[in-house]
Amino acid sequence: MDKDMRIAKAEVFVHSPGRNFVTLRITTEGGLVGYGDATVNGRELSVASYLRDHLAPMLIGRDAHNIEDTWQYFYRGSYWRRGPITMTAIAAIDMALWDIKAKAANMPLYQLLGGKSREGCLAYGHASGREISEILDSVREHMEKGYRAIRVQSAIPGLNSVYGVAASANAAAGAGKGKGASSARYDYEPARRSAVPVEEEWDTRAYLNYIPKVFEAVRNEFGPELPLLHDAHHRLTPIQAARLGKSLEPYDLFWIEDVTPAENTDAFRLIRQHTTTPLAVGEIFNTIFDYKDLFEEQLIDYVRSPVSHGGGITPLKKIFDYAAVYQIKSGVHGPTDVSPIGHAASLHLGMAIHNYGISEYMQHSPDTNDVFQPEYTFTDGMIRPGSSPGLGVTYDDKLASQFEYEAAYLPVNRLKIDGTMHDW
Ligand code: KDG
Ligand code: MG
Repeated sequence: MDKDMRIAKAEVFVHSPGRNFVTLRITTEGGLVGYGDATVNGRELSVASYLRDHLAPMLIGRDAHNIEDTWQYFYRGSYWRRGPITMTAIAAIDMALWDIKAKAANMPLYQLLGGKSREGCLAYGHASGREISEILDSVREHMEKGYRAIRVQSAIPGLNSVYGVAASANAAAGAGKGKGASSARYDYEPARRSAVPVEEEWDTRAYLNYIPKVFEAVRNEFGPELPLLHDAHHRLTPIQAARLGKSLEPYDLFWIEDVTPAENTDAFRLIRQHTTTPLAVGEIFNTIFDYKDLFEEQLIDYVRSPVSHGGGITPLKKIFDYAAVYQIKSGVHGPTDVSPIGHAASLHLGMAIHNYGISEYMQHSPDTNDVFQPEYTFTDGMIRPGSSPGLGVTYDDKLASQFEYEAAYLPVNRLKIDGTMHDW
């Protein structure tokens, strides 16, 4: 083993610059430093403990070059396989080791993954609004910011708040305002800073009746060319999802996402029989086995796993290659709860694979960017990596330590009619 590549330190940071993030920093004896994103929204401390208390001690003395072996050691060796906490912890190690390897090679990471397959990675932003005029303004604002593909979410008449809809029109653009400005900063942020989750209400019938009207208005205003996406956040049964897909066909969506909880593959067989609207799934998947049947039966069109929740660069590259056999493309999750390290890792992989589709790109707050200093840029609707070796992201732990972790949770969802807990 090259002594300089021996892992000397693995440190875990949990701070809240703009929102909560869990960050892993691995340092080799030769002084190379690699970063990994270990953030699981609303369960941050569990991943931090898994890494700090269990995996970090096993990393010391390992050869940082042996990425595949290290991944298999933690995946196969743990006995307790899979699951979001385990796989995010392993993903953070994997990302950090790829960062180190690319720095040792003096190359931006995409070069080690096969080099560039494209000039940049097409990204979509989130437009939303409480009424149709606000949605149209929000789409326009996103186009002015350069987005060339736009996800559209809408409040539903009769429901007091709906997840994914900005509480004020200017919040939809995504930028935060700085330390302490938590309400202004967070009204578009998926997690709210509270000790227990906020409860929202849901009415599927009202949703299914209203959403086609929203897309009709958006198409009438912006014409047929703009790629439009929509996220149903797992709220529908299979037959309701089939109806949604069918009713949106006239508006030619790029995809509908998470139309039904995906643990039951049979649901997608049913949906597929009824609609040609493309389907995206997987932001809560964490291994290739979650995708296997959906790929082999060609039941979905886009893979949503980001590097941080999909187990790392090593397994996600395999998932994308497997997807390519069925002409299924990448469409990775890129919300603000994926840190700039996670975004950069997904970006480098997206630059290299052939079957790239699109990425979600929610922009981080200035506080987040000050701490992570990402080198990637967003221009002309595309995210583009920089040219420095590795992932092109760093972590200012001194600055980060000024932003203490604060409990924050995604909202939960109950049926309006009788308060029954409902699916995400
Ligand atoms: O942490 C979960 C959120 O990032 C997620 O709910 C957002 O569905 C989402 C999306 O597509 O960005
Ligand atoms: Mg989603």
